[in-house]
Order: sequence, then structure tokens, then C-alpha cells
Amino acid sequence: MTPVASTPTELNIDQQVAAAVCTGLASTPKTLPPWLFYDEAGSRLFEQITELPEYYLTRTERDILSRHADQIIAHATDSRTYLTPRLRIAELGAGSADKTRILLRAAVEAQGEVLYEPVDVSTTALVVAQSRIEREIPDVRVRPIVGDYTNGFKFEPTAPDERRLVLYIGSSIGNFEPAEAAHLLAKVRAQLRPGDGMLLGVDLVKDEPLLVAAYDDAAGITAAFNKNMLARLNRDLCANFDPHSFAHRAVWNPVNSRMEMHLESNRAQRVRFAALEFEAEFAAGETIHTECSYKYRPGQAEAMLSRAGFEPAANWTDEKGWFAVHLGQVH
Ligand code: AVJ
Repeated sequence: MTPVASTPTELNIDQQVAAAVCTGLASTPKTLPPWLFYDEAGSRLFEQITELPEYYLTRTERDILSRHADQIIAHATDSRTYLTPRLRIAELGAGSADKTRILLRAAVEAQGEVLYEPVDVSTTALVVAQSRIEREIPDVRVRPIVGDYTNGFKFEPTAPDERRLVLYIGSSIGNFEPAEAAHLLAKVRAQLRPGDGMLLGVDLVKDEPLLVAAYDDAAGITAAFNKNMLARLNRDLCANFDPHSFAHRAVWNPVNSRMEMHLESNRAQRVRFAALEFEAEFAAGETIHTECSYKYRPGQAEAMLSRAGFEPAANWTDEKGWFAVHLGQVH
């Protein structure tokens, strides 16, 4: 079993964390799901990761979007009728919506006012993104949706002259097993109508040292991000992890075409979860698998989009072919 990236919404957050820990640490090998990274400290560490020299993903995707924003927007509004539709832009897991502003500016340029619907579980992130976007790009109206896009959120229906473009960028899809990823895209597709589209940002397979460095940076920020999960469990579940007794491991798994992050116990130890009446035993060298980041080969993103019911319409990449942005359309 590998970590599952979804966040159940029926339970409160502590119950979700408790359930994830009991399931993950009782399995062999031990796992914890990557959504546990993103408490306040973890979200800040992730923002730092995106600025690291080794973490090419954010920078490369931003360059692709900057270079091709007008064309992306033109493709998404491309119409066989004389009426040019208005574009509404939604975003799954919007977070700080930093790169999104590039596309929003291009859409404003093309059509004037734009409606932007960021979806995120974090109300704080949505509030920050909304005030920043409304200040910087006054022609964008932000309509935030607080919700878990892995778990049955609903878009508002669009008007007949509107098209919805759903952004799912930043290689977020890479956290999901292929079957889960297909399911997620199909669920989004089920809410869309002909003419709507999905813009998917995926990281591509490249030389192993580049991949490993991106997940094991020299400054140790990714190591801190990985170990922060243990500090979070200490706080949320009254656990007694000693984060120093675990080492950060980043490994390329060529069989499954994914980067993996693990935490390796450097000694035999027992960790107690006072809030749970639960204990976990670690042998020296035993690992917790905390994340998968899938990397795609040419054709795989298109295949994934097709299987979910999208027509692969166009894609854009950088000069080195490190990252790709794919547009899937609903016919
Ligand atoms: C936010 C899931 C795209 O997988 O590259 C960064 C998270 N993990 N460094 C990724 C992450 C380690 C990131 N995603």
C-alpha cells in the first residue's frame, strides 16, 4: 500500500488525522498520507520549497504559463460558432494561487471581467488569495469555494454563454496513484459540459539525479517538510515522536515512475499516541512512506485525460522538457 492522498470530509480534522495514523502505521510497510504535511508550518515549508534552486517544478511551470498564457486562454475559448464564450476559471487546490495570476491576467486581457472560483480546504489560503487577486487584478471577481476537491464538492452551473476552465496545476495530480488520479479527473469531468476544459500541470520523467535533488535539497528544507509531519502528530494526537530519530529519504522508483519520500527510524523505538491509546513499534531502519510524486512519460498525461473523458487538445512544455501543461476539452 502507498499513501492515499484524499482527505475525507465527513469527520472533523482530528478524527481524520487519527484514522489516517491508525491505518497507516498499522500497515506493513508503514505509510502516512501526504495531506498530513500541510499544517501551518508545513504549508510555509512548502512555499519555501517552491523557491529552492533544486525544486524546478514551480519555476518551470510558471515559465510555461508566462510564455503561453494567451494561447492557453485562446485554446480554452476556441469556438466553432461566431460567439466567443466567456471563460470562468476554477482551480482545484488553489492555495496561494500565485501562478494562477498569470492566466487570470491573460483572460482579463482577452475578455475583460473574469470570474475565478478557487477551491481549497483552507479558508485562510482562500481569504489571502482572494484579497491579493482582487487588489492586483481588479477585473477578476473571486468566488471562493471552501471544499475538498477529492471528496464531492459541487461547482455552480455556468450560464449558456460561459465555459468553465478547471485548473489543476502544480503537479498536484502526481500525489495520486494512477487509479485514484483517473477517478478524480473523471469526477471533475462529470461536472463539466461540452466546451469546458481542464488544464493539468504534470511533472515529467527526467534524469534521476535531478529528480532526487528536487526532493532532497542541500538546504534541508524538504527534509524539514517531511519531518514536520511527525511534529504535527505530536501536537494533534499527543504523540511522542522524536523527529531527530528519523532521517529524510527521497528515492526514485523507476518501476512505478515516481519519486517517493520516506522517514527512516534510525533506532528501534516505540511511539505512543496519548490521544489514541495507540502505539507504533519501529525497528532500526524501518521506514514510513509519506509521499508519492508521479512523473509522467510522453503520452501518459494525454492517456489519463482521455480515460477520464477529456479530449487532449493541446499541451505546452519548457525547453528542457521537464514539465508539461495539458489542456483537455469536453466534446
Ligand atoms: C505539491 C504535491 C506537487 O509532489 O512535488 C514538494 C509536494 N513534496 N516536495 C510534489 C512536495 C516534496 C509537491 N506537490
